[in-house]
Amino acid sequence: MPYDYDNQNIFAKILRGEIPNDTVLETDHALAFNDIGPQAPVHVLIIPKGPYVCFDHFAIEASDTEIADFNRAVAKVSQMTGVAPGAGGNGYRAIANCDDDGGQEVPHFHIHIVGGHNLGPMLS
Ligand code: D5M
Repeated sequence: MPYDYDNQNIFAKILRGEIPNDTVLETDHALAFNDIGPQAPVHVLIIPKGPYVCFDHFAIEASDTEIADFNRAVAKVSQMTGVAPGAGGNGYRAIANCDDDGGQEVPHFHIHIVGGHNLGPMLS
């Protein structure tokens, strides 16, 4: 199945510097910024800099270097925001929505790190 990346999506515009963002972390292959409509005290989005539509696209087609850098960026955000157990926090949820049934709004792969209070059961 072909992945059809729309380079006019809002995260592509953020990566090109066409619209502002509240950056939390930038690495060689990833950018993390605060979600514009936070659902919890901590709500950060981490995106790869490459043009990947969703998780499976990224995991299958990105290089090992991009994947390692992205995973580390997600972990660093969880620590920097204080929600990671390794940073003394009480935990967090990492969410990747994919396509229509997954409720994905922005078609550029991203992980949500959500935490800062008890989130309860996932499917409720
Ligand atoms: O989630 C897409 C998320 O992207 C949603 O939580 C809002 C957020 N969003 C949309 N535009 C912006 C800007 N400009 N800055 C920061 N956050 C933004 P999804 O998983 O695709 O449903």
